[in-house]
Amino acid sequence: MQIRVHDLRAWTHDRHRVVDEPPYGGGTGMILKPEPVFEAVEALRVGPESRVLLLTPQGVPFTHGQAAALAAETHLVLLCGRYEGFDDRIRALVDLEVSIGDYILTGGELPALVVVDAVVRLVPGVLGDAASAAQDSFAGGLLEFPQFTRPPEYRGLAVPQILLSGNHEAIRRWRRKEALRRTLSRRPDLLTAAALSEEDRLLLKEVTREVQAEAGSPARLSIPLV
Ligand code: JD8
Repeated sequence: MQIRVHDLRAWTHDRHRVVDEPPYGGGTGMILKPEPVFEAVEALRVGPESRVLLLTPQGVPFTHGQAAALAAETHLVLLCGRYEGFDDRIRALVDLEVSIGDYILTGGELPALVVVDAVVRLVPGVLGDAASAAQDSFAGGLLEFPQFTRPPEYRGLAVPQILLSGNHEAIRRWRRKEALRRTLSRRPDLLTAAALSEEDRLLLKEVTREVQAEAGSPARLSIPLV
């Protein structure tokens, strides 16, 4: 696998290597002019197998599923805007528009790095252990279970006894239950979409009962962030 970075100014033809112009119709700031973008993408395409991605706040939300689909491609071109954006005609070059989230950044470079990071770890041979990509949370549709390492007690905080028991079946079941508990409490939207087994439904029922039991005991201090 190879990753290369290109400077749009390499596809300008003027002394000052200008890539931006003020927008027609007026407005603040500058936008990327179409010619360097068209020439860059035409130069970088290797054939019909190349997929051109545009990182923009107007794109479809980037997901693990998309990362997996992109990892199966042979050649990707990630197009990053700057300034106030780009001349809209460059969308003619683009196969897929993605956004990494609902917050405003100054350009598409960090979103491109986020996409690269999510995709490369799904390319065979990039992760040390290929199994870990299939194991991780969004692949399974749930949040991850809590993990611990030595020591068994630190500053009065104990590792759950079951993890020290050596009972692999009990540990597997505990982990699945804790993954379900976290997903239910933090990301219930993921549970709706997850493929749940009969065992999962049973574990969720146990979790729900425990949560109801906790409702009767004193709450911990919580400070809302929003
Ligand atoms: C590309 C310029 C700057 C600032 C107009 C578009 C993605 N999730 C995301 N947040 N922000 C971006 C992103 C922002 C960009 C560009 C991506 C090119 N900007 C803004 C003011 C308003 N532009 C992004 N993917």
